[in-house]
Parts: sequence; structure tokens; C-alpha cells
Amino acid sequence: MKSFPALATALTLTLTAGLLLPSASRAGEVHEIVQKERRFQTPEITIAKGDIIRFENHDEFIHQIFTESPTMSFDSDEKRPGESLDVEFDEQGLFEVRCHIHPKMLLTVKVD
Ligand SMILES: [Cu+2]
Repeated sequence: MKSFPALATALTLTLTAGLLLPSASRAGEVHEIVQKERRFQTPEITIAKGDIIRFENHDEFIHQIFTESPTMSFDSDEKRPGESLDVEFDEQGLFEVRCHIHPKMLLTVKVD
């Protein structure tokens, strides 16, 4: 009966994978990230593939955001105070979102 725990583990993994399948077809969730005091108020966030991050400029300054990676890149227009921008993350991985105007601004996005 030594192999029983291994079998139970395999069964658990199969059930878990089965439960995860419906989420693959769900609509992308929207996550809000506030830009204020020349910072992203949330320094890191984990989202699911296909989710959207809504960047909201609650600052007194113009912000601009970009990401450069082999699998996903974007480079936004300048957004004034009160404006927002939606970015959809369609690739899994780890992405750094930065601002050309304020080089110290950094948001790390993990897409599962
Ligand atoms: Cu900025």
C-alpha cells in the first residue's frame, strides 16, 4: 500500500486542475492601480492572464507608463491628473511597469 499516497496526490492534482479550467474562459477582471505622489500606490500585484489593470492618475503630475519585455510591450500616452488608462495583460510572466517622466516609479505585475 506504499503507492496509495502517491495515487491520492495524483488524484488531488487532477481535481484541482479540473476546477481551474472554468476560470480560463472568464472575462478579464479589472484591477485599479492609483498613481499618487509620483508612485504607484501598490508596488506589486498578481493578476490572471487576460486581466486588465486600470491605471488612475490621482496625482498633481502627468504620468506615462511603459513596459518592455520580450513577450509584452506597451508605451502609453501622457495621462493628466484625473485621467486613467486600461492595459490588458495577455501574457503570463513578470512585468515591470515604469514611467518615463518619473524613473523611480515601478510597479511589478505578475501574470499567472
Ligand atoms: Cu510618472
